[in-house]
Amino acid sequence: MTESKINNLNNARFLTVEGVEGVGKTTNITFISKWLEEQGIPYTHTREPGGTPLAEELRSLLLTPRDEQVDATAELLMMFAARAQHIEQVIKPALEKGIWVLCDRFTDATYAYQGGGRNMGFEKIRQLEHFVQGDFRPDAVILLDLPVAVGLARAAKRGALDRFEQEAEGFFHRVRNAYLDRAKENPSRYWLVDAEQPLEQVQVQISDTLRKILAEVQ
Ligand code: Z5A
Repeated sequence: MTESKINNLNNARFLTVEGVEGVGKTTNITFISKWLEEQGIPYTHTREPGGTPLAEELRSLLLTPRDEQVDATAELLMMFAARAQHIEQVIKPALEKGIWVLCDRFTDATYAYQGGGRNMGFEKIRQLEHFVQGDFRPDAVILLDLPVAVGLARAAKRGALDRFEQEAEGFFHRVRNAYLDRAKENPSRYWLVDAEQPLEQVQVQISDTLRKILAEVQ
């Protein structure tokens, strides 16, 4: 059995939610969780970097602002170290039991933030993705998209900034462009949502998307 087919056991799906800073992931993951509950779908909600005690420690190391310059390769490897632990300890075991996995960011964030934002390019990420994941990928990526300035303005209201949030605006433009390019390259797996709209309308788009994803399973 190839690894990607593990997702299809018991029809459980691996859904990820992605987007730039302040796009409304947290807000809408709460909405998606409620939607799954209403459908009677067993699910677990997790996040990256993080999702296990070890991976959460790596998250804290990655997000904490520090005086020492963090080397981009070190950052990239820590993202994948956390991911390897998360996949084996949480994501695959849940899918194997028929439990849907709803994940706040996954490898698309690495393409966007390290590949695009940090200008590392995509080849090394592809190699690491293959090394860590084989052909295991999310079944569906819900990409919340809005203009960078709008997202940064929303995020600015939240207080203290983490190490990524302290980046200049140009960084987030590269992140957004990398996400949009990936969505264009693989339209069957990405579900683009216009997150600039008022929350109610964003959530109408998300419900439509979830209904389509569910219809593919039934
Ligand atoms: N990272 C990486 O570099 N490489 C990787 O491989 C991975 C991650 C996996 C993790 O942060 C950081 O790690 C992330 C990328 C990096 N860094 N950044 N930046 P995270 O994902 O945990 O944190 P975040 O990106 O800052 O997301 P967040 O804190 O969860 O924010 P959000 O989900 O985008 O937004 P929100 O909190 O739901 O909403 C923000 C505000 O906007 C809030 O007041 C809402 O009420 C409001 N909002 C939401 N929707 C609307 C609408 N439609 N209208 C008006 N206002 C709205």
